[in-house]
Amino acid sequence: MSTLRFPQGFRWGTATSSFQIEGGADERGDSIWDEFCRVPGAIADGSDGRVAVDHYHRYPQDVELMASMGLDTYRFSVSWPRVLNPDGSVNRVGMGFYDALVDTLCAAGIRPWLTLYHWDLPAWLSGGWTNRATADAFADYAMRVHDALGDRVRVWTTLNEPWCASFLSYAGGHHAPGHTDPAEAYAAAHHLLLGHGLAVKALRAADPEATLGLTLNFTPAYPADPDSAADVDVVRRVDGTAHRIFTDPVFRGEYPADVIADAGAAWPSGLVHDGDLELIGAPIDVLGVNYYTSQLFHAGQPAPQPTPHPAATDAVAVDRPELSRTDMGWEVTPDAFRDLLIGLHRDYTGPAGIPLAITENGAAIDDPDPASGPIDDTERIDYLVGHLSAVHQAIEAGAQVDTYLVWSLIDNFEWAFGYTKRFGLVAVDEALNRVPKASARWYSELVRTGTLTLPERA
Ligand code: IFM
Repeated sequence: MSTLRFPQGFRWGTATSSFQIEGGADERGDSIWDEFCRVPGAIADGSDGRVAVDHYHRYPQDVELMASMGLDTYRFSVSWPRVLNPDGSVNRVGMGFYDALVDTLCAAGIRPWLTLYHWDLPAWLSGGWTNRATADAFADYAMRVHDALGDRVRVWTTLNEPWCASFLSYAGGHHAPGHTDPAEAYAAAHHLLLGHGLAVKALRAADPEATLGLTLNFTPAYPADPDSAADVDVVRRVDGTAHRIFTDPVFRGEYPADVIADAGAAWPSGLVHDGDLELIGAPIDVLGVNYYTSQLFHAGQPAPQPTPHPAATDAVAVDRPELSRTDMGWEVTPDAFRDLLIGLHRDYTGPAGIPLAITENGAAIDDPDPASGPIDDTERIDYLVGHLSAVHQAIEAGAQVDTYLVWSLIDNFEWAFGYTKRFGLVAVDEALNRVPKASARWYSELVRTGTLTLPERA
């Protein structure tokens, strides 16, 4: 049997986000996701995040679960409309929840990794991320949270997946606020990055020793026909708005010229002010990588509908029937993960001397109902084995990767899919009891030994 040993000191954990697990909605303000859930047809099963999996009331049990699995790190996000009131003052009860959560994590020996923004923007911020003022409000919010928790939380992620919060939300219409205007998407992307830059500046000044970063989601795009100039070009344009519009300003202090040229009239005039790129490009300490799948595209004529790739309206996704898929319909492509990590280290983080952290990776599997007996989610375990093996290969090839966090600790609200998709190591039954799956036991053993056992090849 072959095994792969991860480096000494490699850190293991799980990730979640506030809106997806907390519930406790009567005890916080509305976010844009509360509003979006009320739009008929926006959420596949018509559900919402008002109760979710009730982590707001059951967090001691969830922390205890993680401790029993031997996890070292827990990445969670703070709900902005829980901790701040519309007038900008701190909601003491809301902040108290995170204060208690962080204390409980620390007492259990689990490192708290805090994400400031995982999409639940306060509904009262006029214009959302299309409004430049939201970036300033974000930096103020970051400091309020730091004032309360900075003595114990040492790792801070500003944004989770700004592509989703801009292009998927303001151009594709799939996520809150459900708009379909490319110009709004470019504005949102820049203001999210500006908010990141302003928050890093403020946090750095207040707490020079803190570890600061942001998390980007990567779905590597490949041409269906590498010899077709049209396919190669459509992939360049998908990659431009999915990835380089974020990596280049953060690590190189500039927007790629081709991305601005491809945006054409959709790039709002006067969007970028003097000094913005210096703020956005200020050094960070870690890049969070979220990875689930890769995609093949050819240049063609897709059915006309709003797209989250506004500069690539000719992009047609091409299926690879030979690959297995998760319950999201996403193709399982661990080799692309390895290549991504090697490429990010070579082109962005290595030259900056900073590590990569896998802040999300995992699989939605159509698990049986927990009421029907123990959940033997071997498909999820297989997915994780394949992707951890890819991480190991990337490390062997020289990529600096020091953390791996499974998405997700527990089944939860999967955005526009509601509760129809299950990513958790732990299931939740009708009564909201927690039921660990086989993958939770498997992961616990991996964390204990730091050694991945590979299946025998046939
Ligand atoms: O559930 C989401 C998470 O909120 C952000 N990253 C992708 C996950 C799976 O879709």
